Amino acid sequence: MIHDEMEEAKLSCMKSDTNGHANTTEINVVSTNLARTGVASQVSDYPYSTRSGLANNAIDGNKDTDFSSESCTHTNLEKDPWWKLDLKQSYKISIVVLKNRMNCCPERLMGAEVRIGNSPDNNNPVCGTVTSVVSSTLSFCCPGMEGRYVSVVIPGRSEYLTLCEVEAYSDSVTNRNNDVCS
Ligand SMILES: [Ca+2]
Repeated sequence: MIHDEMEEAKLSCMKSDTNGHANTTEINVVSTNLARTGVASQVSDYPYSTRSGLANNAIDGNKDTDFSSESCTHTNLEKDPWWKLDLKQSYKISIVVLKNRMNCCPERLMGAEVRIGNSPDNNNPVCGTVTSVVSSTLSFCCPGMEGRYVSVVIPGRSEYLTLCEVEAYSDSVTNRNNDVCS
């Protein structure tokens, strides 16, 4: 039974196996995008484009990857920059999907970590790490993870953090192989 407010999506997501190799699996999601009702914040706002880079732009439902569309976030240059989604209560999160900026500098997102947990300071378990920016859509399986906060952090360097959209799906997931993301 799919409620009116739910959307069905077919997604591929990346999951690391026990040897640390990333595998891609295709799964069917019947779930609301929890991000749309959350609250977004980030370490800082890029000071030279006050309208364009706000944290909320990553949860406005617009996946446009061109920064000039005013639907992407943009921090200032920061050490270990972060963007954070507060879901206002804890959820089981099965998949997180990032939409990277593509009109410029997609490589800035390399090494970014998706973290999920209940610590508001972003010090939470890592669901996945960005290891390629060839595709604008970066999907991560987060089986068994739960938390109020979904963060994207670029650890270990000074960088601008830009995200054009972040989606978080809960555990209402069916998988073709019935062995991942459930
Ligand atoms: Ca957006």
